[in-house]
Amino acid sequence: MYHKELDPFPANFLWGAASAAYQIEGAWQADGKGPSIWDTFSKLPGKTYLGTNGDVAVDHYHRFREDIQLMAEMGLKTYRFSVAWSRVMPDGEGAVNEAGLAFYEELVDELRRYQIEPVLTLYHWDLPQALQDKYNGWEGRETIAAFKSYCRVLFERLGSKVTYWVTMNEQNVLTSLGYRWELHPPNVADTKRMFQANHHLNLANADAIALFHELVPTRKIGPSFGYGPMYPLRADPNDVLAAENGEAFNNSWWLDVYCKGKYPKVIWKQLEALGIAPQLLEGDLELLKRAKPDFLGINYYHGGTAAQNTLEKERIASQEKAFSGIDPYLMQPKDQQAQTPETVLFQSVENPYLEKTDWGWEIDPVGFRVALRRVSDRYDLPIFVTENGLGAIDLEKDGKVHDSYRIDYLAQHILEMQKAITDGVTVIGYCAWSFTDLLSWLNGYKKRYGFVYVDRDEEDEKELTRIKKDSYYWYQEVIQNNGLRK
Ligand code: BGP
Repeated sequence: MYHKELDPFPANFLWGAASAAYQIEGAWQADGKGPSIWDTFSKLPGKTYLGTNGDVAVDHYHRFREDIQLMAEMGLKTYRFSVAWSRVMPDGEGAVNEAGLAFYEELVDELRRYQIEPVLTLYHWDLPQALQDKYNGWEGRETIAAFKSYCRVLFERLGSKVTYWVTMNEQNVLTSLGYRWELHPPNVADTKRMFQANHHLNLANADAIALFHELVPTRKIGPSFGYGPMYPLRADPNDVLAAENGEAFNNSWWLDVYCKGKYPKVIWKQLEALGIAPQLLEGDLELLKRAKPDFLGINYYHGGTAAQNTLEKERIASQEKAFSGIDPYLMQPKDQQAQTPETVLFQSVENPYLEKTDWGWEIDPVGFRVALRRVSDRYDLPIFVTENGLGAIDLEKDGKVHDSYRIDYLAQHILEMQKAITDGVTVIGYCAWSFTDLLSWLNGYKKRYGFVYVDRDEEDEKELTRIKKDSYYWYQEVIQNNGLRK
């Protein structure tokens, strides 16, 4: 069934699954934990699906041993989880909550007991509310220092037990949903503020990496980026250029900073012209240049497609007319453009070749190979796939969940990853999203991703029973075979 000449997966390939603290732990006020911006935001009316929040989630905080038992039985080689900052430092800085820290140490120890390699994410979106209140969250430079102090605590306590560390999860997603689209906390719609907060996140990322290399020089650290390759809609050079712009705006804007320590010029100039480029202070660029990740975490769900922006087309046409004396000004006013800074660069369009999930996300396994190839060619770092998976409505009946659609999705993506490895890309590991079902940020328990079904819904927590789906047994075999069966 699969191509015979594909390279095998490396012998020590890390087959895994991923999660995030807010989405699984629950216990939102247990043992001294402080509130996070998600605890607050999810309680604003109308912000999440049927008003769901992470107060209980799938109660992993109290059931982590049972969950790890299931991972061990499956044969999982690695498990990616995130630390809730406000469990470790309830106010985001200052006093450390020993009970919170001890929880993560026990979790790591339990994973190690079963030879499951822990991958620890330092920031998966749940900023301590105290920092939002005190410093305006990531808009205040003080939050960079607070992050560094929190990282230091974890590096000192767990540096000898955890090999792979992730700094920021999907900085691109958190900034655009949080500061542009008002879909995540802090519920802002302002691109100038977004780019400033984003710059501070870059500095926090760099600071954490630099500190890590000083304190834990033998281990590995890097950010996890939500990468989607941009395609041109047509071979029309204008669309190809638009796709280049889209790639720079959606991807290189972060990846170049992480890996090369600089912002891509084409986007910087555009933001500057619109008055929304972030303010840089002396020393910022030096710090960004100094801190190099050891690997790149890639979360892959889908890419994007670009066409020349129609507004831009009109602008060019009107300029041409201007030479013959006709009013050239058809463009949006500058302040409006500042809110959609990509207007002159590209327009996002649907890809006519791809099917979609029930939530409208394109399904594009070949795009995964393209993604791995592009990122590897550009940045020459080992890649750790820290998320990939299918969100779907799963039906449980008599203790069974027949999720053949998820198996198909994952098999197609794993095959493309193997092709990318055969092409020459270095991939350390692959974490499917997710191990158990968990709370989707905005889609409650309707949109599920896990290998393990959790019996609860939006209205009723029920018993939170764990039920192995068909995909659980399938992935168990993939791990046993170190890849897909031929
Ligand atoms: C990624 C996030 C994950 C997870 C996943 C699925 O962007 O890093 O935390 O939520 O997307 O997202 P959703 O639940 O919205 O489908």
